[in-house]
Amino acid sequence: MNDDYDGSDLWLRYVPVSDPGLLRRYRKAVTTVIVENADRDKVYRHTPDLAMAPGSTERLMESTLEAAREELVRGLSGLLDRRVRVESRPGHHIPDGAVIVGTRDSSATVRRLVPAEDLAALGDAGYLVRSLSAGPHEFTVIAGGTAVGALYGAFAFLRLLQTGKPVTDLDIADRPRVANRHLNYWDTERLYAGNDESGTGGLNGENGAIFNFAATGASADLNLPLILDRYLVAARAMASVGINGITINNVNANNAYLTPEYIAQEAALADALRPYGIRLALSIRYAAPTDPRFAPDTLTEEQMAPVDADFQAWWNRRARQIQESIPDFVGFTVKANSEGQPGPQDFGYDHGDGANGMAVAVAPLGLTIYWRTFVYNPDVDTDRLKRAYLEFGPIDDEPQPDGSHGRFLENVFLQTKNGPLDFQAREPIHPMFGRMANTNQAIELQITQEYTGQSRMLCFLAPMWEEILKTDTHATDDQGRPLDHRLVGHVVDGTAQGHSATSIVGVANLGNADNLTGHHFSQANFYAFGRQAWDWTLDSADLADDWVRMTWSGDEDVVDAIVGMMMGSWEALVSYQTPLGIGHQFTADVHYGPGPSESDLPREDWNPTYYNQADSVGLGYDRSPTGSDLTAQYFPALAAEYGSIDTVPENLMMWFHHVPWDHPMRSGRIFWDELVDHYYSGVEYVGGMRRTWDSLEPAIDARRFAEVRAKLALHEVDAADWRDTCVGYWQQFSGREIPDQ
Ligand code: BDP
Repeated sequence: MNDDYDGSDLWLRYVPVSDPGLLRRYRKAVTTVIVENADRDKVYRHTPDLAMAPGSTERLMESTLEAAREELVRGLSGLLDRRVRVESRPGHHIPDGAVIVGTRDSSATVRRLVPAEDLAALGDAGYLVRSLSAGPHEFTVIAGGTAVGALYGAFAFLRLLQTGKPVTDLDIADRPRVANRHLNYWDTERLYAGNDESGTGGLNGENGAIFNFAATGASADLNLPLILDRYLVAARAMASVGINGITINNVNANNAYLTPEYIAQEAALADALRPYGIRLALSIRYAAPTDPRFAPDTLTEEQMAPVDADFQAWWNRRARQIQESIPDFVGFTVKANSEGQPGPQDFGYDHGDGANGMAVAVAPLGLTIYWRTFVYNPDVDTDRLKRAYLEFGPIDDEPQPDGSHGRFLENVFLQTKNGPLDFQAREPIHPMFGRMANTNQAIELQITQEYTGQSRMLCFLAPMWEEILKTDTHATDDQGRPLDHRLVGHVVDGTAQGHSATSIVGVANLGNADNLTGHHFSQANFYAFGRQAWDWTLDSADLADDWVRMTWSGDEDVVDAIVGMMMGSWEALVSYQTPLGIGHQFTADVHYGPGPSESDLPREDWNPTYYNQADSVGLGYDRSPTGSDLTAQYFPALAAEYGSIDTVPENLMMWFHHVPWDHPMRSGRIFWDELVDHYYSGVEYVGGMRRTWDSLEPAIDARRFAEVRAKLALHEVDAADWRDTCVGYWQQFSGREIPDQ
């Protein structure tokens, strides 16, 4: 055990397999890595002197197959605790224990062993892993339709060994359900993955962001275009779970990212990530064309109408400039008319015009616009949760001159948060899922734990995402007949309504902390997000199990204990923070501790009191037909379920109802007693996690053990603060005692 290990390899640590029987079997099954023509198809590189920072240990790759080969060599040598042989062609006979990686194009062996139609069925990113034999020799073929597919296959194969699964008699075929599996990095905003107290400040005088564009102090010499080890660790980790695109800067965008100096830095980053199949996108500020720093190429207010040829030409020019340095550039992510950001409405146009104006500008370049729907203009409705659909829904329904419906262009994605408020620990689904049949939609999930414990609380988010993606929208066709495939996941993967442009986006949690995520357990959220983005039907408990084996230990007792902690951690957090569907009870701005009494923030809909509506009758926001009628934005079956206090799921109750303190709950208890019980049991769960973790001390390396232990201690204190603050405040309205626990 390396007691100093800091967690910096994420789940790609590749420690020797500890079970002697398993190690023996793996060593027999895997002896040699064979990658033909790994050096032939070098990826594009823009930056002539692309280089790692001095003292780096990672190495820049020149091709995707080289990345696959190097990962297999690194991984297998580590897992098998001995060097594996590497060959660039199989020779006369394929050696026993060979692992052959490639595409039908790169490898004559793959061409001979894998029929074209088997790969054609797997699309661009899919792969297959097959055990084959010739005479007495047994070997494995990892084949992709593309080199990136082969790389994904290599990671999948490594995962088998990392999780103690058999590697013989394999016949695996896998492909992603969603085409664009992206991360959005928000620079340091809502990032808890630096190393200092708050989690936001970073090492070496850096600001905590993963990518250094303008680091000062001790890190001033380490800015891009230099490549740091952590960029490549992140790239390998992203590729290992199939992430294929990243927006690299905050949605509250700084125009600096569109300047030539930054574009040169972005191009270097794109160069370094390209072998891993990861493409770059940028967040932009809608009003960038008026920024004097682009002088003389600036626009006047009059030219800012999205339908204006000058506006479109400006964005086309800017995009072309980027594309010249980053030929596989994805496009722009846009936060417009949201939380003070400029947008088309400032110039008299709606979101459809704004998104389409930009989309028209970049369509000739093959680029995409990710237009975020996180808007809540108070003039639209008194209920914040209704506002986005009221703005976007009619544009999706709008009849078009050619007889079709929906104004958003083909190269626009609307990027919509999972719920109608803002990444709360539990929300109902956003009513737009299923309702926007004529528009490409991306779902946005938050990996960084803004509202789910930040860098202090252990909260495994995969069960939440599973709940969201497997929620039935009850979507119907235009005749009112229920769709065959109508879970949120089906809407996202396009099978619900026949969309081929599909996307899932996670707000990233990687920073420059030693372990990249701050809390060691936050690595699991990054891991699980990627796996779920690839295949939303996966079981979150299986993902936890995989991650624990890859990250902590393969010992069955340890695995069971840690998976057990993780699987209840999200529900526990919901219980002690915002149980039974109460939303947004956080102190202003920080979004960590409890602030249920806060009522004087600059916007009414930022106040916890706006959401809790506490009074002597009860608690919760009436959004049923007797209240704001948000429920009407859902499909009829769901509207009916949510709209009645008798049928609404209890864990969403206060999102939709003002629940009387003595309302009878399904348990037989009254609402007040049930509510208080949630707060207490949530905190108890945290105590249980702490005790379980303590019991694992002999099995876990010292540094990581101690760091997690310290976090769990804080976690328990802070969870109790939530319980006591909230229950104490509600008591002022309910006038009731705390029932015996
Ligand atoms: C909120 C965050 C804020 C983001 C905003 C967004 O507090 O930092 O800018 O979401 O998604 O949750 O635009």
